[in-house]
Amino acid sequence: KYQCALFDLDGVLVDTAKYHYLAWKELADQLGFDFTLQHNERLKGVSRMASLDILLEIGQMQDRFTEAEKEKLASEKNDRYVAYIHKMDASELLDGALELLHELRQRGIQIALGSASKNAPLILDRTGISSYFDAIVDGNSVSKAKPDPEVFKLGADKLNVPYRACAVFEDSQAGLEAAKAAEMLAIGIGEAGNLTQADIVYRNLKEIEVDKYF
Ligand code: G16
Ligand code: MG
Repeated sequence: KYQCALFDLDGVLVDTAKYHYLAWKELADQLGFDFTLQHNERLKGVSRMASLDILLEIGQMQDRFTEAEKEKLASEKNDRYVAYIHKMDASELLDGALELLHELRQRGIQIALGSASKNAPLILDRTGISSYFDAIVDGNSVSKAKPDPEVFKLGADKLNVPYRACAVFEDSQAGLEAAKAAEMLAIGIGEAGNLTQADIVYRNLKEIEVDKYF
């Protein structure tokens, strides 16, 4: 059985992808090109600056800006995103998220966050789930992006739990790869067809068989 649960944030506990999309789309509009929901799939789980590079590639503008200008564009996008995040509340937690966190806490399972987002603490705060986390590893503390296992290894290290005793909940292929690279159990959340790296896939957190793993 597993002693620790590591959660990705966007796409597992909350659906912030829609706000990332709106904020990136406003930037694309401003730059004069189309940014679709399908394009947005490519940004899931990807860091802010890497997301900007993908966006500019979609607009065929990748060579148009200096590093300083790119920092400015990313920061404009983030200001818009943060404005959306500020309006979030507990109603935006995904199906089964609160119940699972509560159940794990009851059982004395350690809980950590492993997210690429620098805004993770704000999102946990707005949705009222900060107190469930014994450790938080986010975009402010990692240098290597998923599929590198750093984000999950750091979480386990902070909790003093061996990697093999950790179960990871992830909605992205890169995140599942990161979990496998850390020798952790990789639980996919979403469509099985898209999550081939997972050890097992559930449609949402409501369907997790807690007794089986913890
Ligand atoms: C999230 C999102 C990504 C986003 C990244 C960085 O990762 O899935 O789309 O680009 O965080 O976010 P920020 O600009 O807030 O630092 P995760 O790992 O929680 O799925
Ligand atoms: Mg995610």
